[in-house]
Order: sequence, then C-alpha cells, then structure tokens
Amino acid sequence: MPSPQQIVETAERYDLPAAVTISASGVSPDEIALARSILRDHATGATLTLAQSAHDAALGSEGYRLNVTAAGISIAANGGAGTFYGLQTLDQLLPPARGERSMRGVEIVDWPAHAWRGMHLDVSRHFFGIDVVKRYIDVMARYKLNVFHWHLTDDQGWRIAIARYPRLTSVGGCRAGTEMEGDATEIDGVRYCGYYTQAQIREVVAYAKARYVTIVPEIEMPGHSQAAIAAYPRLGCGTSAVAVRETWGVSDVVYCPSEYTFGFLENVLSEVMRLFPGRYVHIGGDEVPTVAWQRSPAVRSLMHKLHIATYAGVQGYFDRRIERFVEAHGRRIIGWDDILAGGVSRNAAIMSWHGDEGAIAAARRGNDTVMTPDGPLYFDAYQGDPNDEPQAIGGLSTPETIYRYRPVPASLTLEQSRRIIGVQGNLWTEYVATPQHLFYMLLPRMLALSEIAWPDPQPRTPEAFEAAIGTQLQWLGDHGYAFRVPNPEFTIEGNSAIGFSNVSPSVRTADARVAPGEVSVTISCAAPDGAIRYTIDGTTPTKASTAYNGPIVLTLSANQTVEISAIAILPSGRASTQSRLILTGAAP
Ligand code: TNX
Repeated sequence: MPSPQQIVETAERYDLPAAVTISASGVSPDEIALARSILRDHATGATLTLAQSAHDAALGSEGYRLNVTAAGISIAANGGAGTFYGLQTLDQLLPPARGERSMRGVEIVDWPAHAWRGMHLDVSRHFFGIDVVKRYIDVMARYKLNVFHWHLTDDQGWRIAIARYPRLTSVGGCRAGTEMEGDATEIDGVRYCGYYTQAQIREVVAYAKARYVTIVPEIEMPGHSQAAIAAYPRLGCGTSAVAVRETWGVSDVVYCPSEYTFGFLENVLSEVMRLFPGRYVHIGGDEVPTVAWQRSPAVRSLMHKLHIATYAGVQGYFDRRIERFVEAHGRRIIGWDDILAGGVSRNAAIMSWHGDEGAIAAARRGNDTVMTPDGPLYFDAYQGDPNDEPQAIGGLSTPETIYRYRPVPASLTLEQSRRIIGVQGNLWTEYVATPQHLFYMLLPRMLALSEIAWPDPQPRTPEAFEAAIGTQLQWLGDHGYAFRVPNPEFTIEGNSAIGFSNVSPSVRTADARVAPGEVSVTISCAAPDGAIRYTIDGTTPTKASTAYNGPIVLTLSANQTVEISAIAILPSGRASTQSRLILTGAAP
C-alpha cells in the first residue's frame, strides 16, 4: 500500500538466503543503510541489486522498478526518491520476521500519479513535540506521501521561534486556558504553551528530507493571527490589547495592512525561508473577517489612496504584496482557496478546501491546485457514530469515503486537469490533544489517502481496499502506532438476503431483511489479531460479551427482528466501536 501502478506476479519463487549481499551503483549510502535495516527488520538476508541512473523515462523522478526473480531482488530508479520508494515496497513484500523464507516472483513498475501527496498537521490548537512530528513523517513516508504541511501559527498559538521577534513565542506561544470539550463557553483556566526552537525545526527538516518529504511551513495571514497580535499589538487594527485566543472558531482580530505589518511579515518570512528550503511557503489566507478593517481609519485611507473598492480587494492587495516578497526570494506562495477572491497572480498555488469548487475555479484560471476538500479529506471529522467516538469537529470521513474520492474533478478539460498538482489530508487539532488521539485520527485513514495520491486509476474496489488494510494494521501495531481499530463487518450467508444495505455508515449500522428461516451471519475484522465479542440482545458489547468463534446461526420468523452488535478487541486491549446488524425476517 499504496498499490503499485503495474504489478505482474511471475511463476518464480525466490528462496531467501541467510547472507546479505547488496550491490549498488549510483545509490547513496543512506539508501544502502535503509536497505540493510529493512532486511534486518525482516530477519533475513537477500541478494539485492540497487541501481540508480537517470535514464528510465517511464519512471520520472520518483518511480522505480522492482523485480523479484529466483536469483534475487533488484530495484532500479532514476534518483534517490525512486530508490527510497522501491525499498518501501520491498519492506511490504518481504515475509515477516517469523514468516516463511521465500518470496513470490514479481515485476513492478511504479510511479506516482500526483506530485503533491500531502498530509497537514495543525500544531497551533494543540502542540505536538518533534518526536511526535517525526513519527508522523515516518508513517507518511512509508506510504509514499511526500509533503508535510506544518500549520505553525493560528489564533490559539504561535509555534515557531523567530529570532527577531521573541515575544511571538514567549507571549504568542501560550494561552491562559482552553475551551472545555463539549462546552465552548467554559474555559479550563490551564495555561497551555508550546513552540519549536529553530534548532528543532532544522532537525525536523533534515529528518523529513532523508525520507523525501518536503515541509511546507504555514504562516497564517491576514486572519488566524490573533496570537501574533497578542505578542505585538501594533500588528492589529484595533486599539485595545488582545490575549492569545482560548476558544476555537474564527477570530475577528486580524493583521492590519500597514507598513509595520508588512515589515514584520517580511522579517518573519525571511527567517522562515532560511529554515525551510522547499519551494512553497503557505501564507494561509482563509476565513478573514473584515470588521476590524471596516472600523479602521488607516484601512479606509489605504483603500482611498489605492482605489480599492472592497475588503476582498484589501486582502488581494495584502496577498500580492506578500507574494511579491516571497517570489523575490525565489519561492512560491500557496494559500487556501479564499485567496482567489482578492485576485492573486497565476503563480500562486491554491489549496482547495471548499469542496472541489475552489480547485475548479483555480484550474480554469491557470493556477496550480492541491485538492484538500473539507469533507472526505478532513481528518478532524468523525470516523463513526458520534455517540461512540471522541469529540470531533463534525462530518464523517472513513477510509472508504476517502478511497472513493477522485482528486481530479471530472468537469475539467485535460489541459485544466494538469493544474491539479496533488492531494492532501488536513488534520486540525481543536479536539485532538494527545499523540495517542492524533494517530487515532490519522490511521488507518491515511492509507486511503495514499491510495488516491499515488496510483491513478485505483486498482482495487473500496471493499478490496478495506480488506487489504489488515496487513498494514499489523505493521502499524508492531511499530507502536495507536491506529483506530476498524469496526467489525458482517456478512450474511446461506440465505439470500432480500435487502442488505449499510443504511448509514455514520452509525455503522446495517439493516437487512431476510427470508424467514435459518440465517448465518459471519463477523470479520480487518485487524488480523482482533478478537470479536458480540451480543444479540440489543445491549452494547463489552470485552466480557460472548466471544465470536464462527458463524452465528439464527432462526428468524416473519417480522421478527434480531440485533447483532459486535466490537473488535486487539491483544493490547484496545477495542473498536460497535457495529450493528439489524436483521428482520421478511413478511410472508
Ligand atoms: C476551517 S480549513 C479552518 C481551520 C479549522 C477547520 C476545522 C481552513 C483553511 N480553516 O481553521 O481548524 O475549519 O475543520
């Protein structure tokens, strides 16, 4: 996972030897070391040939060929990224450390459909230290994602040290409290702080680079900037001082388009660009309330002087000034699709979060666009019944809904569709306060993201994809990732179900009408070592409920309803939420 673009299984088998023999040409020592560590993890030797020379046009800069024959394993690529991805695939093909000592022959030719395969993380609403960030990047790279969008600033906290403006972190990095879960009117009164030093940022940038992940830093402007304005009140248009925001939602406190603000942002961005070598700088641009601008005499005179008629025009002026500065430093801006309203240049890349609409508008205008629609690709949405899940922002996003999402809108012409440079998941953290919860929100959903980011078209049905998740869950569990345990699935056998519909995936309840008589129900779970417990009396199953050991056989009479509820439990004791099957004997 993600599925390779082309894979052919051959009749050959490769019996793995005890010794490691690696022959490499053109490959960096880092990739050779990675190959060794993968073989060590699988407790095996192998005869492995790594060849890297830029001549295979079919592969591009990130593709690879991987062959397993009776004689050994070979990986060929044009560059380091291709070799790295070939090795990730090898890691998934090798038998487990205690598994059989041979491999099936395969010929794989693989390359990504999308150049931007991103995952975002909001560290402002809740802060995550660099060890957590590195684990996040690790798992991204394993599934061939290559852009880490680091949302470093927002109303609720400024998280990156800027040498020239120490108050950004000493004041902007702390809030006096946080709204209570489930009650936005109550503040817990617990001081909440966190930021990265520049040395830590450099460390993470280097760590990501070694895994072919580029970091896109986001410095929000002109909205979502209350933490910065709390630190340096002159940045705002208001006259009264503000504190770092303690509640979620959108703040009215925004940067004033003054020379002081532009000077500040240029100084901040200069430091940011020195830390992050990637091509893109994310300047935010979403959700900018204009009340502060409307009240400001300074904004009124600016509009008069520059003949700007609307507040969208003021944001356009703001964005273009910043864009000119960023471009003068050889970089490009990317911003949320809200920046389209003010009329940015063609060079600006757009991150489309308002469904596909922003992307369609951007692609038609000729702007490069990353698809990250609120809904399927918002990893802060619920993954199941809100009654069973930890508090989330709303909506529903499951591996299946993500897998079904098509990143290139069908209404675009071929020419316009070239503007869709990739796809990304966003993980906002208003309700995500711990690393454990963070990985619960990320995994296994991110595997579905990798499947729509890397191959195109999708080689598997959504059902086959969900079934294939199992092997990956084993790996994630073995490596200490606290993924969400997938809900058990039901299959009805021996009786042709009259109607079997997943009435509402959000409540994980299936409704089936069956012919009266004997009905056999099978329960399965994607996690290979998950044990299933169930009830048939309408109560919520617990770890003490009946253990599932094989098909449940029921005899249903006409109009009789039986409800089967099941949970999956891992050896670690972590359990899924319940899935319910409501079976009704059809009326004669
Ligand atoms: C909107 S998406 C925001 C974020 C919130 C998110 C919650 C976007 C560009 N802005 O500030 O965290 O909704 O889903």
